[in-house]
Amino acid sequence: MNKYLDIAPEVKKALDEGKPVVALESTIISHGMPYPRNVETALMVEQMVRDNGAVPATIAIIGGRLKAGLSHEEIEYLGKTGRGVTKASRRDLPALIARGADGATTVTTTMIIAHMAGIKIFATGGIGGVHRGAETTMDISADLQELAQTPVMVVCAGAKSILDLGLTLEYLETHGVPVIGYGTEELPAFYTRKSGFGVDYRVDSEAELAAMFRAQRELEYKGGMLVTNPIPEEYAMDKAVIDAAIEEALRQCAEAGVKGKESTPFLLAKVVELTGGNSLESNIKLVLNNAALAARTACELAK
Ligand code: PSU
Ligand code: MN
Repeated sequence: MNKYLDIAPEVKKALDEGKPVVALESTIISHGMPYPRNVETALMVEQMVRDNGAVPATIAIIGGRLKAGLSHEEIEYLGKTGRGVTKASRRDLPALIARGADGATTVTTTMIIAHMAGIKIFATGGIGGVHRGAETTMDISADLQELAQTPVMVVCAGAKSILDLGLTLEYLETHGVPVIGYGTEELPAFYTRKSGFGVDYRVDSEAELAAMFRAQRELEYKGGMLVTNPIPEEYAMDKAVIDAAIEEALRQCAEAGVKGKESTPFLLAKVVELTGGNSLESNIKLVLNNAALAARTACELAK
């Protein structure tokens, strides 16, 4: 086991016994939602994983230790400290470890730590991707590169159209990352079920998701797989409302000159502000939906 890694006893026991485990990220807690809804959501998501037969392992860096499985106190701390916790991507782990610091893990670092721990599947809300205007800024989330090199199945609700979804799919294609639609032929756009872009494969059962992941492992590919799960119809947002909020958030981001790792958290917070909290409710529902699908798929994988 990696010397910097701590696996919580319950998670360790499940992994040793070949039982299903689902990893969960912590940037969504510290940087993706306001306190205290972030903490409430993180705990509900863990419960949803349990209700669907798997053990949750929320991942973060605490005091320079890579943690797979957090206590409720640790989740409360990450949520309350919010943006005061470093948003930790791949490049940040060496410094955080060396300094004994804390970090909230993005999709990238959650995949890295999940894989170190032996966890195969991870549920979140949305992934990072190719930003609009990336042809000049080169702002492409490290999440895409991680999907290309770390063998973890990531279950999400697609990506927000704060990103260029077409370029995001092109990037994933180049790097050989399969993009699967659960019960859909179309890439979901997080708050809405459709984006106008097709996925590579539509899959309608957890058993088939597990079979594809197993085949990918047996091919000895180094990368992972992206499963996109549309938000349940009843919680989806009106496309015109969310599109207007995203355009306005992008405008304010450019006007404020926000760049680099700050841009995604800035855009996420602005969208919530501009939609009067409606988008936060949708966000919570879709994360719960993804946690349930990931847990059911983890059960299939454990068979
Ligand atoms: N997109 C969301 N919600 C999130 C994130 C992205 O809809 O919480 C977070 C995830 O942790 C993701 C990270 O891995 O932002 C991507 O940040 P960046 O674009 O800076 O790579
Ligand atoms: Mn970026």
